[in-house]
Amino acid sequence: ICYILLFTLIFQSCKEEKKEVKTDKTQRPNIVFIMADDHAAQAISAYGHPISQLAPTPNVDRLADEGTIFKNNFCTNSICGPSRAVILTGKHSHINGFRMNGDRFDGNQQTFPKLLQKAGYKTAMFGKWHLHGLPQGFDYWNMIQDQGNYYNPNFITVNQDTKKVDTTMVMGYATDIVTEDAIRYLDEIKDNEQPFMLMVQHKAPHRNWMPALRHTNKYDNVKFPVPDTYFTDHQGSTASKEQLQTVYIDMYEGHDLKMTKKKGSPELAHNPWKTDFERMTPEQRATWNKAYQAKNDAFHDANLSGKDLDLWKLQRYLQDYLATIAAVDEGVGRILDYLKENNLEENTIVVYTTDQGFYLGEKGWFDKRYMYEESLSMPMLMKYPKEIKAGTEVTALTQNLDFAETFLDFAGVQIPEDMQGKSLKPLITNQITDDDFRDAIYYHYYDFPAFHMVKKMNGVRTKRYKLIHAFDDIDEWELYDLKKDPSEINNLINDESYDEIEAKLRERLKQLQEEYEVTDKEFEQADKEKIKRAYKSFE
Ligand code: SGN
Ligand code: CA
Repeated sequence: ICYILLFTLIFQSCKEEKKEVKTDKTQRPNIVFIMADDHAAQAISAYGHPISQLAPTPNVDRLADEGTIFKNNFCTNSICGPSRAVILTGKHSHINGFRMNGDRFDGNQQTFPKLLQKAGYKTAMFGKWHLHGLPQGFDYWNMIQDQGNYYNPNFITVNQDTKKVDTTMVMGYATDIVTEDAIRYLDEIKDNEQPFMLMVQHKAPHRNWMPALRHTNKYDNVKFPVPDTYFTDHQGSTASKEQLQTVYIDMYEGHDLKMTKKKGSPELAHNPWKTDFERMTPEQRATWNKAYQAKNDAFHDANLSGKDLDLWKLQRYLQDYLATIAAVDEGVGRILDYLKENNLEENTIVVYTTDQGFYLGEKGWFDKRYMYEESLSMPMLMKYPKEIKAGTEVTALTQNLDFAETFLDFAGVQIPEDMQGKSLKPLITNQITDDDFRDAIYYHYYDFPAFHMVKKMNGVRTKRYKLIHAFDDIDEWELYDLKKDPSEINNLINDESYDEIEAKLRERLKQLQEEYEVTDKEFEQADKEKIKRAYKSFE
C-alpha cells in the first residue's frame, strides 16, 4: 500500500508540475523585439511626419493601432553599437564600456537576454549585432557579419553539425533573409512549453540604402517635401558647421546615390568601396541596372547644377531610403500575421524600434550622432493585447536605457539594481502618468574624430528645453527652446532672457552626471594631430 501511495504521489506531482509549466507559458509573455538600423521617426507613418505620409509603413503602424506609440523616446548615444549595448545592458555607454562603434562589447557582462534565458525563456537573435564579438545569452543566433550587406550578406552562426562558428554568404536580400529566419525559428519553437524572446535586427535602412529588387522603382514618381532647414548655414553651432554628413556635399554619387557616370551606361559614379554592388549576382545586377537606367538617363538629360542638383540628390536619397524600408515593413507584417495565425498574438509583446534616429535632409544632413531631435529620437511602438490598451500614446521621456528593465519586468524577472533605466511597464499599464516618469534625460556621444566628424557632445533634454555641450577641439554650449524652435536653429545660449533656464539645465546636467556616475574620464580630448588627419582623410 505504501508503494502504491508513493507512486500515486509522485505521479500526481509530475502531473502538477507539467500543468504548472503550461500555466506559466500563458502567464509570462513572449517577446518579439524588432529593430531596424537608422529608421527615422519621420519615415514611420504612425508618427505623422509629411515625408512618411507619402511612403507609409502600414505594418509598423499596426503596432500603434493595436498598442502604444512612444512620442518622446530617445537614445543615450546616437550611434549603432553603443545603442545596442545600452539596450542589452540597461546601462549608459560609460558603464557598459561600449562608447563608440570601434569598441568591443564585453559579452561576459549581464544582459537582459541572459537574464531571461536563465529565467527559462527560449532566446534567439537574428541579423545585425555589430558589437564585434559573438552574441551570448541566446539559444540560437544567426548574425549578419559586421555592418552587413543588402545583397547576399555574410552570416555568422554556429554550424549545427560541427558546432563550430561558420561564416557563410547567404544568397538573397538581407531584410527578407532575417525575417524568414525568424519565422522559421518561431515555427520550430512555437509549441514549446517555454516562453520565447526573439531579437529580429535588420540592416535596413542603413547606408547605402539599397532597396529590394521588387522595390527599386517604388517611389520614382513621388516628390518628397524638402525640409525647411535643408540649406541652413548652421549659425550658432560650430559642431554643426564642421560635420561631414551633408547630403549634397558628402554623399558618394555612385555608392550612395546610385548615379551613373554617363547616359546609357550603368557604370556607377564615385563608388569607393567594392563591397556592395560587386557582391550581387549577375542576374541581380542586371535587374538592378535595368530599374535604375531610365531614371539615371533622365537625370543626365536634365543637366542639373547648383541648388537644383542639391535638391535632386535629396529626392534620390529619400526614394532609396524609403524604398529600403518597404521590405522591413513587409517583414513586420509577416511576423505579426504569423503570431496571429498561430494563436500567439494575445500573449506576445511585439516591439518595433531602431538603434537611433536619422536625418532625412533636415539641416542638410543624413546620418545621426547629434543630440538634435532627428537623431536623438528613437521611434518605438509596442503592442501587448493583454496589458496595453490599443491606440494609446506615451509622451513620457523614455529611453533605450529602459528597454531591458521593461522586458524583465513584464517577464516577472527581478530587475538588477545596477541597471540605470526604469521599467516602462507602470507607464504603459497606466499606473503612473507620463509626467511622473522622468523630468530629464542624459545624452553622451563619444565618436570623434571619426567618419562624419561630429564632435563629442553631452547634454540634457527636458520636455521643453535642450542644453548641449560640444567639446574636444571646441568648447561650445547650445540651448534650444523646443516649443518655439523645434528645428533647433536658434541657439539661445547668449540670450539673457533664458539665463535662468540655462542655469537650471546646467544644474540638472550636473546632477544627472552624478546620478549616472559620469566621471572626468569621459571628457578626455583626442590628439590634435589625429583630428587634423581625420578631417583630411574623410573630406
Ligand atoms: C558606415 C556608414 C556611415 C555610418 C557608419 C556608422 N558608411 O561607416 O555613414 O555613419 O557606418 O553607422 S557606409 O557607406 O559604409 O555605410 S552605424 O549605424 O553602424 O552606427
Ligand atoms: Ca544605426
